[in-house]
Amino acid sequence: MKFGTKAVHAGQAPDPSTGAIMTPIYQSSTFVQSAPGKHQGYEYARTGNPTRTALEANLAALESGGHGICFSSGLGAMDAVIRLLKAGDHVVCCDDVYGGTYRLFTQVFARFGMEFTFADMADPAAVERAVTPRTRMVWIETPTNPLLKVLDIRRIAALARERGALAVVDNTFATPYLQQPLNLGATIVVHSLTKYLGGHSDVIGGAAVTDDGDLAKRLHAIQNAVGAVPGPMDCFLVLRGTKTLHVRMARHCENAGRVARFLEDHPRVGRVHYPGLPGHPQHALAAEQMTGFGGMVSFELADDSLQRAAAFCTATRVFSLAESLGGVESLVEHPAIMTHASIPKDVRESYGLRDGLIRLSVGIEDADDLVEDLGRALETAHR
Ligand code: P1T
Repeated sequence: MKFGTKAVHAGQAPDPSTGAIMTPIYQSSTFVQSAPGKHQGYEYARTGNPTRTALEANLAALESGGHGICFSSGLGAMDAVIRLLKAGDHVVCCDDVYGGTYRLFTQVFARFGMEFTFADMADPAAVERAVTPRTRMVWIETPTNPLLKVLDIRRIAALARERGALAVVDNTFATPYLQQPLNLGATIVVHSLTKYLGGHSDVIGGAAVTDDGDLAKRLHAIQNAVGAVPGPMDCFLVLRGTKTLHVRMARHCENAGRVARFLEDHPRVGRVHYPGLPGHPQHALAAEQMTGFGGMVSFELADDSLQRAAAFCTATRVFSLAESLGGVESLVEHPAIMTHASIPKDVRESYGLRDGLIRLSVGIEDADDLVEDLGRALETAHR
């Protein structure tokens, strides 16, 4: 079955009791048993819920993995994946990573005796240097948030496997429509469902997908034991989102390409970070690893001024100033002050995340209106 058909149908047979074509929102905390231990597959909704089952099956199909495990947020999913490890274990993570991921690793799990090393994975040799005999996981986010570096999943995952470590890919920015890490050798894919998979800025959710039955069992056990599960309404909303993922992503990519080229040619703009631009350092890798370049663009102003960057962020009219990404509407944000504020300034600057950086989540509006809005805001910011 091809991607668009899976997006619409996988995991969602008509409801057996009524024929409802949309998977119902099973808003029930418990399920009646005919005798102790005798039930129809569901006991208690933390352990399992039919709406969640449908979403888990849908996501597993989209990522070409056998098992999907859903959580109440992207960070909830990551938390579960890190719980596969134990005190004394070491994780190598890419340096440019979502601020919340950095915070979870350095402020929560480091306190439980796990060690994290951040490396510039655009250079696979840096991963090799960072691996130690205690490394049990290699954490790859690609394209990275917010600098849009593209990391070689096949190469880094192979290296992780050679060293006996799990290769985990945060596929939030690319989505399975553009990139399927499990087919490139990764062991686990994680998602913030809040973004493109939900797609409409109306839900928070997360997921892990794997083809490894033992890991899936352990993740399901963590999901049940820790309890960061999504509610049935949230699962329904994400299921509704994934039905149009392929259609939305095509437009996100088209619009982002147009926006990136517009910014690159603009005299008031400095560096533009977008894997689809031929001048992007990993453009060739992106073209090979992904089937499109995604909807995220980041850039610096020509004078790299924090003050002007902040002025730009409040001058747009179609782009709304807000955290998050991946919804149908375009968003602008300032990573150093907003999404990546939990990373200390010296750490951010050590890998190139400057205070003047602006990040765009390019939506599916008409591209003419988007570039006009950006052009106007660039002039306003320079008054
Ligand atoms: O917000 P939550 O659903 O918990 O997902 C966290 C998360 C995980 N991975 C990536 C790559 C992310 O970008 C995020 C969340 N990011 C934002 C809110 C943001 O604006 O970048």
